[in-house]
Amino acid sequence: MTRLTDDDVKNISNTLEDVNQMLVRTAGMTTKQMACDAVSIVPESIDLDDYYVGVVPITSGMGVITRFSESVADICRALDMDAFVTSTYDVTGLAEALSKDPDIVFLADDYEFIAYNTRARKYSNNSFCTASGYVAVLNGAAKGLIGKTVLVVGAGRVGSRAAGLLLARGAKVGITDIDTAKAHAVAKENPGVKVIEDVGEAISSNDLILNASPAHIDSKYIREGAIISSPGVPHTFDGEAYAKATIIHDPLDIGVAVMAVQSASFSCPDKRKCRR
Ligand code: PYL
Repeated sequence: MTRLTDDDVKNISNTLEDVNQMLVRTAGMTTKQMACDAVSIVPESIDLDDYYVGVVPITSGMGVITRFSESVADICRALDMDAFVTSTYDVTGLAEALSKDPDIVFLADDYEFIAYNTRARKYSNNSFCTASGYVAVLNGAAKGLIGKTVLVVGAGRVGSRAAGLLLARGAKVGITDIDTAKAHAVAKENPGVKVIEDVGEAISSNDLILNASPAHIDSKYIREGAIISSPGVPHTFDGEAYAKATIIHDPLDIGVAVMAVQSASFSCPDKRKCRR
């Protein structure tokens, strides 16, 4: 999994409203509506302001990312949740969080990022929630995916989950990865997914793309009017790409918003599901 840098994270808290507006403009839904759609929750069935959320900075591996925990807390606050960041780290931080009796605790090391619901004793996972958030965004931006072809670029933790979620929404799915064995493994796991070996050819012949790869995509391959839902980090699309296509990206907000809604839904008294 590609790790975010201090630079990726430093402005997240002040751009949450920009992301919200971008989602309304490109996909016709607010951040909260996107998150609910991503995990099939009726927005009116859940009162996010009922939830108390703790975020614990974790120092293992490559250590704390500056403002990562504060950004997670601000993303939850933007969803009307009451959130705090512990002043201590790791196990001490978890104990500090639990002493405040939160409904949800967020913790991330270099491999896993989870939102644990203490009431339901179930957790949300960032890879699944990022995949489902960006699939919901593509579905909104494309005004539905049934019968439409979508190319998934990158067969890693997000791309592989996105392939299955796209199939579930009725799309025809192609997947490409520089490591073709990874693409074939996803196709084996998700019957109906087609492996495409030539990345450039694949991108230049698709209007709907879910880019879950850290690799740079040269704008010369991008079709005029394409829609690219792009969780991939680092995000390296240039001005030419943005002029040709609708590109939807943010480094953390979409994935965390889906984690917050999904984790909250585990202990939501009203289990109404989205129509799908
Ligand atoms: C969740 C992000 C999305 C892409 N890559 C994932 C990542 O960077 N994971 C590492 C998160 C480390 C957080 C650090 C802290 O500040 O608590 N342990």
